[in-house]
Amino acid sequence: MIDGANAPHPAASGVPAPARSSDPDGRAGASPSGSNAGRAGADVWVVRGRIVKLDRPILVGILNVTPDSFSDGGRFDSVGSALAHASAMLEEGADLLDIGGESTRPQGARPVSIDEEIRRVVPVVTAISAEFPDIVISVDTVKSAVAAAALEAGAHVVNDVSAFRLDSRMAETCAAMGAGAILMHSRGSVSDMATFAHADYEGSVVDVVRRELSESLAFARAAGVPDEAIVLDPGIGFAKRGEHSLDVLAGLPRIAELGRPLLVGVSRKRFIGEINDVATPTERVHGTVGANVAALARGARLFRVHDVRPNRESLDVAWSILHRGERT
Ligand code: HH2
Repeated sequence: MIDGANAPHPAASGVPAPARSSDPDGRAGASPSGSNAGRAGADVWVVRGRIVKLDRPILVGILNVTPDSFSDGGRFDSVGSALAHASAMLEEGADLLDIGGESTRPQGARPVSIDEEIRRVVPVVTAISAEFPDIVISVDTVKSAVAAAALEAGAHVVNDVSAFRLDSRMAETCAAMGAGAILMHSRGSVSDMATFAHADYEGSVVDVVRRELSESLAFARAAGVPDEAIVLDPGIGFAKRGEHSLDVLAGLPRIAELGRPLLVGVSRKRFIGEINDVATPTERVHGTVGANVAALARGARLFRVHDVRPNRESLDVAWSILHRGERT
């Protein structure tokens, strides 16, 4: 038992208390020091003994093996179609793959049982790790039993959109298995975390998100998850209206002060549709690229995306300019 592993997360009530590449060979690619683009904290991420170098934008390709995800539900729900999509995303330049078996869609996300989520996720993790043994695999889940099963099947990272709030054994599981952990800011349960039910912030949303993420970070550390395994994510669109998501993206340098690398998940999200007046999520690619480039300039280093190629090309060009700027 790890000290503190079963202590309740400070935000376990749902609404936090107000006070409160792998890279065997360089596929996954930190930061030159000094500028906005270099303020993202540490330069490597250690996940189950593998080193993900953060010396360029890292793209995390989204593989939703769900029937109901908000923009790609039902498209990759067989092992064959998931493997084909994984292969296409790697071909387009994804560094990691994030496999999710439970949607948090804003309109009526339905919680999935542990057995059903394992049934969706584990065969895909097994197939991808057999086919692409050098690739870092992340599992997008809030359930420790699902995380453990996926890690046993070959995953390296747990992407927990509740930042260890919803299952007190998650931190212990990650610590025991040496997994990388993405701690994403959210409030509420799986069914309402992507709604506005908990989108009330006193004062600056950036300060509140920073404080709540720092509590998650402290909780993870107390459970034995080492700093080098942790990446933080401000949770774009989760308990956040459009203006909150924009504030948080603009305020990334404040969140980077927590000292861990930052991941953002803006891909195809509502705030982009609101700005560009694009109702169909799959048509929000250009807006997604704009948001990711801005986030890169503000210190994000990892980008969770559906559309890999446009993000790969634009972020690599933006990085080359920002990086060059640091030397002049
Ligand atoms: N967003 C979604 C799911 N998981 N994980 C992290 N770390 N950051 C995010 O912003 C994030 C996430 C929601 O997007 P998507 O997976 O496309 O949809 P759905 O939840 O409907 O499957």
